[in-house]
Amino acid sequence: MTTAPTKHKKLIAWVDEIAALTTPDAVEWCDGSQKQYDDLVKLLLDSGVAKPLAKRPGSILFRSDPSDVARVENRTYIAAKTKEAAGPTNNWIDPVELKKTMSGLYAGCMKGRTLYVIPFSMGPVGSPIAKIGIEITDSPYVVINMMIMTRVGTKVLEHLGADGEYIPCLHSVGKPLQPGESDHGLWPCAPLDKKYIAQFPEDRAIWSYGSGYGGNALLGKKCLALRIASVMARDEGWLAEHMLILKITNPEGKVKHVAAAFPSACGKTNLAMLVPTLPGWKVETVGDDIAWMKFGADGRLYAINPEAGFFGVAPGTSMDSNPNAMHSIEKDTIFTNAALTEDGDIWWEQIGYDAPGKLIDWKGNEWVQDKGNKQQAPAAHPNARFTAKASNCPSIADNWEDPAGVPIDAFLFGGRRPSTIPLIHQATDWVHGVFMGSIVGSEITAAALDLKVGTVRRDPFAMLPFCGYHMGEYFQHWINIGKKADATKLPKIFFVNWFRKTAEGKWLWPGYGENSRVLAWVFGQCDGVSGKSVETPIGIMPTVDGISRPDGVSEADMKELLSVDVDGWKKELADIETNHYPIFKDKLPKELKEELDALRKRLG
Ligand code: O2Y
Ligand code: MN
Repeated sequence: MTTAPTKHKKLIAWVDEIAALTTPDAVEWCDGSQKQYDDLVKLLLDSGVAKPLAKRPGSILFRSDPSDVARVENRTYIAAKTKEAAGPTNNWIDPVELKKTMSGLYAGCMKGRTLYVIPFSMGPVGSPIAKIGIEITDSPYVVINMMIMTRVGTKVLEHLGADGEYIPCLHSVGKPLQPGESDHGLWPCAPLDKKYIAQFPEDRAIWSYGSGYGGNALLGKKCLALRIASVMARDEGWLAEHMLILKITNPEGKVKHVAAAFPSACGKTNLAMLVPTLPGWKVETVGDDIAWMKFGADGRLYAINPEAGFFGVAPGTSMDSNPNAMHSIEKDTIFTNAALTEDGDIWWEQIGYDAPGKLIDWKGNEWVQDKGNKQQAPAAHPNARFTAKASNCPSIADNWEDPAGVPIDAFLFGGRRPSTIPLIHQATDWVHGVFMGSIVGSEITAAALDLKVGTVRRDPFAMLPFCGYHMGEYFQHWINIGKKADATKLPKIFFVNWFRKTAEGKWLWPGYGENSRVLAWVFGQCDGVSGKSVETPIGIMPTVDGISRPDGVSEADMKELLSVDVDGWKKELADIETNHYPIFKDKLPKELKEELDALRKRLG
């Protein structure tokens, strides 16, 4: 056992208490050094759980258990005192009961393993917007991922001092080892019905058991930076959002920052690392997933990216779709559930080239590409991931670690909407913008258990799986933020839709780097110099020549992309009124109902 490298009595007592409960063979405090990272990688390679990647320096590949491949929403809980506090869109569980159940599972669960203590900072260490967490885990895979995704180690403990505040995050893979037993090179985890991803918002604490994967186990990300932080943000008057952050520089050298929220599968990582096609424009990455925002002394909203890395979806990432992501993963990267090539590289579906010969697929079996077989199981799991350092990203902005944050000029909301929603429209004021955020969603393309093809799966503010409290109160929090602020200094709010199709099913907009044309209009609107906008019943929109046309987009296409589909919007409002807003019952802010009614009136 190592002695604690801190004088923080409460922290030492907590680590001792957890060690007594979970009975690990050893306790190791993470100092965040390269040596510690390298030692852990060696341990993982030697045990056979990780594979080396000769083609990518400092990079390794993991194959998870087939049952442990993604966030498990039905095993993710908000353990608040009352069900009402968690709200209708979260899995509520009684905290007293859950603590009893989970304490039973934790008893002896680290036998045969090492308990790692990870002091981490979400945000640059010492930033007034950052928060400190301490994750206890028995997974060296989690430790090395946390070392990329957050700022870990001695500097965090120094900043914490003897009595600083931290968020305790307890994690175990839930697979104790008997004397002499090993994992035999396999990914350890517990069966689904023993997995718990639990947030205790009143205690500001996180307990996770049974999964080693992604958001279930890297507790700084979704559990702390969104579920717990959203509760802290509500109580303390700031915003913890599921948003990327961009820095945009126009040809005259003027800078604006934009934060954007999209449900999954809307190209969020691609937008975060966009390469603009518009000559003279520069788009840089501040963050790809989460934004924490507080008001500065000047009355503006400042955002930090609380993370230090990217945990990106691999399949679909290619030099065409996201060259900056591809460059970010050339070295120092952890891959999970990608396929392995014979020469020690990774491969996945839509990586931009055919599989180079025989592969080992994500399940560890030999796999040879059969392009004639549309039913062939994929070589990489669809949720395969890369964990890469933000500092290795060529588009990372020079100010991405500014402890004061970056001033936000605009919020974008969006979803995958083949019809009705135009390429872009702008809110007329803050509450109208909150209304836009509250109706975010994507049309579903494959029948799901609960919804049929063509219906809209709403994911307000892209926060549905990540808000740690009642979503109706969350809408109210956004409205209150606007009420307290100087309206002239608030970010302007926009709704974008890169996914419009013609009646024949052809894409109307090419997306990717061409989205910079839309960002340029947003930039001009924030600057008050666009002069290319019109008021419409749904909000402010560009004139048809307000957005320069990419190759292949005709003037007629542009007119369609920027028109108001009155009948479509009437159906949209009926869907919101019937299927969406009633979910929040009396917690739906009256301001949102008023926005809905006012929009209906404007549509005539
Ligand atoms: O599947 C997981 O565990 C990860 S989910 C994720 C990862 C990175 C960024 N966003 C997400 C998400 O679900 O929004
Ligand atoms: Mn996300």
